Amino acid sequence: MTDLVNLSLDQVHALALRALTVNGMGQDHARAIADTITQGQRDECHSHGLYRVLVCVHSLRCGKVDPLAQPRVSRPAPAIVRVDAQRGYSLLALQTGLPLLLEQARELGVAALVIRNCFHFSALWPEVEAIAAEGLVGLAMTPSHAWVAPEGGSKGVFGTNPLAFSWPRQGREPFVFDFATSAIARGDIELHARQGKPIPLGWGLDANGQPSTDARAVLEGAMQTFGGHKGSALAAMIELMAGALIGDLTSAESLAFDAGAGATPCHGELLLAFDPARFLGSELETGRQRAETLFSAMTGQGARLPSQRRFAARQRSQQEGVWVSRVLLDDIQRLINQPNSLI
Ligand code: NDP
Ligand code: PYC
Repeated sequence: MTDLVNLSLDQVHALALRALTVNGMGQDHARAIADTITQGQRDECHSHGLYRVLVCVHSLRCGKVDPLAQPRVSRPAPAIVRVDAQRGYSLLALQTGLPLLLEQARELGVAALVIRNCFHFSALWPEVEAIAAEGLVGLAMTPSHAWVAPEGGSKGVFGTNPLAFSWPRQGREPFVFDFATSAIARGDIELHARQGKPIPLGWGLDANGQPSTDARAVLEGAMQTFGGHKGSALAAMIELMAGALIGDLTSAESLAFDAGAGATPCHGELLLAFDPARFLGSELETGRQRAETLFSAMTGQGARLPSQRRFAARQRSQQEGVWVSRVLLDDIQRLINQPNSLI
């Protein structure tokens, strides 16, 4: 028996949708989550693909998430769209707020979408790609749980706090990056732990504050930031911008709210959209050309642009389907067969 199973993208979507709905997730939430999980699996972002079904179902079963929550929109200022997710998952709130963000960015040049009170598990690149698909520049950030030590420390203070950016390009895929401000997403360390694989030095410390290659020891200790003090400062910025500034929980507060349940982190998210046409007016084409010159200067010397690996994986998956670990599929199937059991 092989360790990997080939699935079409439709099969991935149907599996995620079924596992969520038989465990009580409302149809609208389940569809939004299954869409994002399928995109993650399609682009070979394994830490944020089908694996997340396990965490979402666990979060449902421990009673933290409202599976039927309906997002509520308010407008605290002309440039700010606020969506309260009402303790549901973030993605339905995002779907609700995104068109309003785009509309306001086109009207004012810059606008912010603030999502509050949401359970948040997803990669941010689908979100900034959706902004770029509308011709706008996107920036997104969110806290998580206080698993990451500040540079020079050994105890979790920051979340894995991803930062994502997109720049639209005419007739081709956008320039997009999306990275955790920790050395690696926690999901990747969890996948190493599930497979009993060691992790590289530099990803985390054990509970005694010592550098470790043992994934489980690091999950119990503290993760490290990427780029030392630089990632540490960016992680702090995200706590401030997508926590304190938007009136929602920091990663430490989110972890305290979780109270050991092991659910998806619950906090807020900040997305910004900038309209190049408003910034540049008649100089729009010059601005676009400057960007292309920059990208050529990178690729012209053999460097790859961020997201190129993902875009290549996307193309492959659309033609050939995706390969998923049999162990993961069995775990998901168990959630479907035994909807009331604990995981
Ligand atoms: P990676 O370190 O795998 O990748 C980070 C970025 O760097 C990607 O855009 C990647 O592009 C790019 N990149 C990687 N190698 C190169 C290279 N050699 N040259 C140029 N670009 C490169 O991601 P992380 O582990 O930091 O994060 C993974 C995901 O986890 C993210 O999508 C993030 O949003 C998500 N996440 C979500 C959290 C949440 O709370 N919701 C928390 C933490 C993480 P490519 O993909 O093409 O390789
Ligand atoms: O992989 O670090 C992570 C993560 C946290 C919340 C969602 N993903």
